[in-house]
Amino acid sequence: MSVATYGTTPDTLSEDTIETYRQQGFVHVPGIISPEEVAEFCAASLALAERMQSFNANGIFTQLVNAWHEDETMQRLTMHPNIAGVAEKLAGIPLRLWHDQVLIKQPHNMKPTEYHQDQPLWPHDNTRTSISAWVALVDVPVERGCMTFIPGSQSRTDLAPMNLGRADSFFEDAPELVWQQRVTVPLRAGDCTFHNSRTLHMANDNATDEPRVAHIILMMDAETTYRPQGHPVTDPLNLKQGDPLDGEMFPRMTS
Ligand SMILES: O=C(O)CCC(=O)C(=O)O
Repeated sequence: MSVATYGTTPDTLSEDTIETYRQQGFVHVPGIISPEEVAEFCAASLALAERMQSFNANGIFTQLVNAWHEDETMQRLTMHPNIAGVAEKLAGIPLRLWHDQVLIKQPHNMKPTEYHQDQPLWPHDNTRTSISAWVALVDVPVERGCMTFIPGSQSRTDLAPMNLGRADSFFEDAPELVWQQRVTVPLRAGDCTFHNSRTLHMANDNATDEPRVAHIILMMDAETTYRPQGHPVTDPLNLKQGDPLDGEMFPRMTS
């Protein structure tokens, strides 16, 4: 029997799911948006890719950072109340938007996104936890580049930034974790995974004929302050160490 899976909301999120997220550092949430929303947001992502400059991501993906600034439809996805409400329940604290990004892996791109933690790459201080929602806007089986996670690795606060383009980074910087079990999570369009910014993760290359279209909403502790470190989102802002990351650029996810 097939079961309709869409419709996870902050109110229907189970305690089990919250517990799984806290233990593993990631969780699969089916149906965070509806099929109608998938169609609208996927079309908007592909249209945006035609007119917005991608970051240079070395061919790993087309990367549209702060898509919500450019497009009103993408803004509705980034600030989607289901996603924001579920994220705050999983994280257990008030959150702000750090940034969003559309990540499109082109057909047959042959480039995995290699293992990394997100947090060491970010210019953040004073943060209890951060969480990202990775929303599938097409079906993403293993072969199209879904995410793989190392459960429990969010407890590692000692790791240096890893290079998303280099598989060796992981083997050199965290050799003991190479032998940990990994969990690969294929997603149907409209599903999402939430992951802690310290959970080690990677995504396969796209070996299929269709683009892999995902929208990622990166959320941080609402109290996060600036730590000087180069990052394309904060570089233009002229911030000083300790400045709060708040205001229009970094809105609260729920009011
Ligand atoms: O989708 C990908 O290829 C990688 C995404 C990622 O690393 C993230 O969302 O933190």
